[in-house]
Amino acid sequence: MWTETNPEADAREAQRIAATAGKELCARLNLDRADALFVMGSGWKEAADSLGETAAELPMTDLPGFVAPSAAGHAGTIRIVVRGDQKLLVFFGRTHLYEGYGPLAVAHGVRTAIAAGAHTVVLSNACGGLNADLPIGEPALIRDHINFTARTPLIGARFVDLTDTYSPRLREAIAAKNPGIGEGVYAGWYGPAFETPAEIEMMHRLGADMVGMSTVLEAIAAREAGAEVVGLSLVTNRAAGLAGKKLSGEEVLEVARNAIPRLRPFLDGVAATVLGESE
Ligand code: 8IG
Repeated sequence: MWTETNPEADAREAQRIAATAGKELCARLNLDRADALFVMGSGWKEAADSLGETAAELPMTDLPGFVAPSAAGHAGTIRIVVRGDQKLLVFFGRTHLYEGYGPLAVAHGVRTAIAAGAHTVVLSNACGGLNADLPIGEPALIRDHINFTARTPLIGARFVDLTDTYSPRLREAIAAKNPGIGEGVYAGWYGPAFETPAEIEMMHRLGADMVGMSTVLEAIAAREAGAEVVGLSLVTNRAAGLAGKKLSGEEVLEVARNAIPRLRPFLDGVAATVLGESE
């Protein structure tokens, strides 16, 4: 019966495990504190080398609370990259709602990185495009999101303000360096099935430009913790019903592969921006 469970205690326990994981991460990787987190979603992993020199690495599952990522293209490792006197945490892979571990597991990586000191969280993903102005194979900035998952990593009276979830300051700075870059509203979908054409039509009418199965809960957890958030979406396909053909995993992978040379300098520039490096 529901009165025998204590949801808010679960949430406190999740925060405690993230704090422990953050401490262990620093101890294991000889890190005093991290400055920013980069979560590399599908399509972005191969571009991550442009972020800088790898100082240390470990499997996520060495830390408390991490589940082995199951989605293809998600290696499940944590890397430290050194840039000048600042350090990036780079997560290769993430937990998705559709894996069934629940919203607290989805938010755990972000909470761990913030516990390790990260005050900026860069969330990257591959997505379907609903807005024809967003070119396939190009990165776009997330301006805002619509959470269609009906889930949240927050439990209890946590009335977090989500007005500027995706930092206007950092979006502006990134856009200034990347003239013409697309920007849009990301719809978060539980998955694992892609949308029906009717669902895509609904999302489009409601203001969504991109759709994917990650990012929104991580962004909410990051804002709760006071971190600045950047969302980067690689548009790899037209969403269901918009291209006159079925969604093809092959095609998505091919588009992502071809985007790597474009993503490399882009990511390096994003890192320079979020770390406030001088030109
Ligand atoms: I790549 O069209 C990629 N991820 N929900 N819909 C959803 N997720 C995606 C899509 C898509 N393409």
